[in-house]
Amino acid sequence: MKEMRDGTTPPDTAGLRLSKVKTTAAGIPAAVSSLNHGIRKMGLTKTVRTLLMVNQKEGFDCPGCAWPDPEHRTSFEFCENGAKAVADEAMKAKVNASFFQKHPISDLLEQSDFWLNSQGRIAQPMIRKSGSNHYQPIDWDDAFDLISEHIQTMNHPERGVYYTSGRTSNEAAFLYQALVRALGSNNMPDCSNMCHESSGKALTQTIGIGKGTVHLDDFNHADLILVIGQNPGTNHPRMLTALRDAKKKGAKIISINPLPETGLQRFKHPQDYMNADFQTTQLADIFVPVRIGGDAALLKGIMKILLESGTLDRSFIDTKTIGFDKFRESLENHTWDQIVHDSGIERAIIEEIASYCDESNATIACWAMGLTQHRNGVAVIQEVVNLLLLGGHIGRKGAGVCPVRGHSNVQGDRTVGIWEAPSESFIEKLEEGLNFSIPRKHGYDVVHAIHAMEQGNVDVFISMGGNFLSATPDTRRTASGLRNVGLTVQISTKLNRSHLITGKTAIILPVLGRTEIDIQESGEQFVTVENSMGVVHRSKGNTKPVSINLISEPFLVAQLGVRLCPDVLPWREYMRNYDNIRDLMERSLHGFDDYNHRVRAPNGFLLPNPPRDSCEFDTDSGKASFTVHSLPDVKVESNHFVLMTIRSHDQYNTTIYGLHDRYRGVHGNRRIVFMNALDMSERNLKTRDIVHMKSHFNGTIRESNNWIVVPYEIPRGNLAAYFPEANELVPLESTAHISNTPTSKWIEVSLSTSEASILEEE
Ligand SMILES: Nc1nc2c(c(=O)[nH]1)N[C@H]1C(S)=C(S)[C@@H](COP(=O)(O)OP(=O)(O)OC[C@H]3O[C@@H](n4cnc5c(=O)[nH]c(N)nc54)[C@H](O)[C@@H]3O)O[C@H]1N2
Ligand SMILES: Nc1nc2c(c(=O)[nH]1)N[C@H]1C(S)=C(S)[C@@H](COP(=O)(O)OP(=O)(O)OC[C@H]3O[C@@H](n4cnc5c(=O)[nH]c(N)nc54)[C@H](O)[C@@H]3O)O[C@H]1N2
Ligand SMILES: [Mo]
Repeated sequence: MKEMRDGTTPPDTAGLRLSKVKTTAAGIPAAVSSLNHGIRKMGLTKTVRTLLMVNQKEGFDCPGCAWPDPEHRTSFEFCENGAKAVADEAMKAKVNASFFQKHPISDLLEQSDFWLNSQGRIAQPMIRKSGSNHYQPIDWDDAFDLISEHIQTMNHPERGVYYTSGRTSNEAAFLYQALVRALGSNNMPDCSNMCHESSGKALTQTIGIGKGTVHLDDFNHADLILVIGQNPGTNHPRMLTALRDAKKKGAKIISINPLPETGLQRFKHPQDYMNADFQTTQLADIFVPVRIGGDAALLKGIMKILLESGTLDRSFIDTKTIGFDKFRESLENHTWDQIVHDSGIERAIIEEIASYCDESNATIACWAMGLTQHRNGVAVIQEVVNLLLLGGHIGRKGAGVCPVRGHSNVQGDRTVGIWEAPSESFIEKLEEGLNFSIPRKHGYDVVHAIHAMEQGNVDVFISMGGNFLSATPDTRRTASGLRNVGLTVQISTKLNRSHLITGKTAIILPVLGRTEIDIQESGEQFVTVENSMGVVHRSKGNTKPVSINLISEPFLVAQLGVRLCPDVLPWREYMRNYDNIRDLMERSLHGFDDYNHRVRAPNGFLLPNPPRDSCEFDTDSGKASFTVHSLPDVKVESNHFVLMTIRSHDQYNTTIYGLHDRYRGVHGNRRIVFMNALDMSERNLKTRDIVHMKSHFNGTIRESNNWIVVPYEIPRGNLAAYFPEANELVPLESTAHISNTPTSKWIEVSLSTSEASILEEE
C-alpha cells in the first residue's frame, strides 16, 4: 500500500484568479450567492422552504453563527453565509456504503477539503476495521456495543477523551457531559478551547462572568462601538445590520484590524432593495490598521491619554472596582515610542481614538479571534475591560463587553457543562440534579488531549461533531497522535479529514442536522440553544431527514448511556421525550428554573447576567477588577514575518463551501499568502510567485511548501493565510497564557523560494 498522506491538505496551487478587493458588503451579490448555493445543493423548492424557516420563532436556529435574533423578525432573518450553512447541511447528495467502497481512505486523503465536503451528507454508520483502507457499513446496535466494549475495557476512565464542537444542542451536550462524568472523568475538550477560551478566562477574573454583558438592543443605545480583531462581514454578517442601525442612530464605529475587512467599510442590506432603498451605509468611522499582536500597545496608548486628559467615571471606579491605583501607576511605565512601535499606529491616530472614547457615554467593545488567539489573549482582553471600566461602561445601557461567539451553540454547550475544568459551584449544583458524585480532577483541554494522544495515553476518542484533526494546531503531530488511539468515533453530518486520519479502529456515526425533523416516541421534538448574548431559545428542524438511517444526537448519547451506565439515569425517558432532559437540566444547572415552560416563549428567555442586570460582579471582592499587564514581546527575528490564519468568505471553519473569497478578490485557490506589496518588492517577489514557509518556535521548525503570494493591504512584516490549510505551521506548544488557546493569529515564519533561500538568510 502506498504511504498515506500525513493529514495536511494537498498543496495544490492551480486555478487562482484575482479580482478587485470589494468595498461594499452584502447587497445583491450576497442575495444571489445565497440562492446559488441553495439551489445547487438542495433544489429550488427546498431552498425556498428551508430558508424561510431560518431563525423564525417556530423554525430552526441558523447553524451559521451565534449572533442573536431581533425580537421582531422579518421573513429574511438569515445572511448569505447562513444560507450557505443551511444549504450545505440540507444538501441532497449522500455519502454511503457504495461511496466508501469506491474510494479507499488513502485516495480520499489526497482530495481537498472542498471536495470532501461536497460529496454530501453521511447517510449510514460506517466502520473502518483495524488495518483496512476502506470503511464498511455497521449496524447502529453493533456500533454502540463496540464503542461500549472499548470504553469498558479501558484501564482507567482518563484514557477516554470526549470532544465537542459548538453546534451540539443544549440537550445533547448536557446528556453527553453527564455520561462522561458518570464514566469518571472531565476529559471534555471542546472547540471553545481554540476559540473564546481567552475571553471566558479574562472576563471571569475581572467581571465575574465568562460571557458578554450586552444585549442586541444595547446596540441601539451605544455612542461608540469598537470592533477589534473581528471580521463580521464574513463571519457574523447579521451583525452588520445591528451596526448599520446603530450608525443611523448616531453611534461611531471604530474597526481595529490589520486588514481593511470589507464588511466594516460599506454595507448594503439585501432586503433594502425591496423598499427601493439603494443607499449603502459607511460603517467604520476610523479604520485602525494595527500590527498583528499590537492591540495591547494600542489600548495602553488610548488609556494613557484618557488618564492624562480624559473624563473618568470616578464614582463607578470608586464604588464598583478595585485595583485602579496600581493600574494607573503601571501605565506610566510604557513609553510612547514603544506604544507606537508595537502597535504600528501613530500617536495622532491613537489620540483621535481616545477622544472618541472620551466623548462616548456608552461604549460597546466587540471582539473575536483577532484577540483571543494570541499568547497574551487573556491579558489583551483584560485591557479591553480596563478601558471600559475607566468610563463605567459595564452594567449601563448601550455599553459593555461583547465577545462575539463563533459556533451557533458554543456558548450554550459551556453553560450546560461541556467544560474540562468545571468550577466547584457548578459541580455541586450538577450533583444535586444528577444524584451521583462528579469527579473533581480537571480533564484535558484540546492541546492537552493531543499531548496525551502523542504519549499513547488515550484508548478511546469520541468527537461530538467537529473536525478535530483539521481544526487543531500542528496538523502532522495531531495526526500522529490520533493514529495512536485505539478507537476513534466521529459523530458527524459531513465528511471531513477527521474521518480519514483515525485511531486503529474508526467509526462514523451520522446524525440529524439542525434543519431536519426529529421524531421520537412521544412525537416531534425540538432542542434548545443559547446565542452569543445569553438568550436560550428553541430550534426545530422542518425538512425531511436526508436518510432514514440518521438518529438525533440526544438519542445517540442516551443509547450509549443505556449500555455504559444503565443505573445512573433513566436514559430511555430522555430518548422518548426531550422535555425529560430539560427537567433534569432544570434540577442540575443554575438559571434554568421552569425551563420547559420558559423556553416555549416565542423569544425564549434570558439567562441571568449580574454585571448587565444589576451592575454586580461575582468576583472574590464583589467588584470588577482593573488588571496590570506588561506588553507582550512582539519582536521576531529580522527577516521573519508574523503570520495570522484567517477565514475566507466561503468557508465555515474547516468546512469549505467554495473557493471564492469574494470580498478579498481571491478565487479558485486557497493556498494563498497575503503580503504587503513593499515587503514583496524588497524580496523581489511578484504576484503569484510560489513560496515555502517555515514556522519557528523555541528552536523547533515546521515546514509547509507551495504558497501563492498575493499582494494585499496588510501591515509590513505581517502575513495572512487561510485556516485550516496553514494549521500545519501552528506549533502545538505555542498557546495563550492561562487559556491555553493555540496562537493561531501569531506564528513566526520565514519564507523561501525554490530557487534560493536568500529570503531567509539575507
Ligand atoms: N461564514 C462563517 N461564519 C463563521 C465562521 C466561519 O468560518 N465562516 N466561523 C465561526 C467561528 S467558530 C468563529 S470563532 C467566528 C470567527 O470570526 P472572526 O474572529 O471574525 O474570524 P477570523 O477569520 O479568524 O478573523 C479574525 C479577524 O481578526 C483579525 N486579526 C488577526 N490578528 C489580529 C490582531 O492581532 N489584532 C487585531 N485587532 N485583529 C487581528 C483578522 O484580520 C480577521 O479580520 O466566526 C463564526 N462564524
Ligand atoms: N489555525 C486556526 N485554527 C483554528 C482557528 C483559526 O482561526 N485558525 N479557529 C478555531 C476555532 S474559533 C474553532 S471554533 C475551531 C472549530 O473546530 P470544529 O468545531 O471542530 O470544526 P468545524 O469545522 O466547525 O467542524 C465541521 C464538522 O462538524 C460536523 N457537523 C456539522 N454540523 C453538525 C451537527 O449538527 N452535528 C454533528 N454531530 N456534527 C456536525 C461536520 O461533519 C463538519 O465536517 O477551529 C479552531 N482552529
Ligand atoms: Mo470558533
